[in-house]
Amino acid sequence: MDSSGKAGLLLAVTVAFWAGPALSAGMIFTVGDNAGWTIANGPNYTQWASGKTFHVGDTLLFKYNKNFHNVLLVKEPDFNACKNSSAIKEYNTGDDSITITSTGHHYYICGFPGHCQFGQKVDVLAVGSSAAPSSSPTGSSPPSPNAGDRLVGGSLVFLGGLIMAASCVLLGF
Ligand SMILES: *[C@@H]1O[C@H](CO)[C@@H](O)[C@H](O)[C@H]1NC(C)=O
Ligand SMILES: *[C@@H]1O[C@H](CO)[C@@H](O)[C@H](O)[C@H]1NC(C)=O
Ligand SMILES: [Cu+2]
Repeated sequence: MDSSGKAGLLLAVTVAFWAGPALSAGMIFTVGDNAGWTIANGPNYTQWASGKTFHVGDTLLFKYNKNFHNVLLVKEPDFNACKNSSAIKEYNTGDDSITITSTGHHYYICGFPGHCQFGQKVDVLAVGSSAAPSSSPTGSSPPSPNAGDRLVGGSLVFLGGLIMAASCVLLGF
């Protein structure tokens, strides 16, 4: 490999490393996992959501046959009553990618007759962004619950340095 090839490879490794964590800042959740958004085999979406932590910036992926299902963002009373006539928003592509933009509850139901009653409904409770807070990290505020995330970020940066150093050695720089 000539030196411009090496430089290119090093650049690619570097870009991949630094861009990776940025791109993975938001998690992608496929609602219902492999079962998707359906009533077949009656996935329990309460169970699916429990034990997961949803953050602002994460994405919900609703996958379903659009001939038989849709996705309605509704208010809490409509969620509880399975009422489909006053949705805040309707999605019906069969492959809806919904990014969570606010904290709190996000109530989704299927609007097709009987489906919500059958359990095709999910309450996604989102907490704050998983990214480091935008406020100055050098501020005097006490450690936030996000301190752990930042610690992880720090060790990733350290790991990045190691990987770059190793790449230089391997590529003969
Ligand atoms: C779904 O799961 C939740 C939480 O695990 C449980 O409380 C509920 O009874 C389940 N619903 C059905 C219909 O099995
Ligand atoms: C609501 O349910 C009715 C039938 O009960 C159906 O005709 C209508 O298409 C549904 N609306 C939505 C938005 O899913
Ligand atoms: Cu449905």
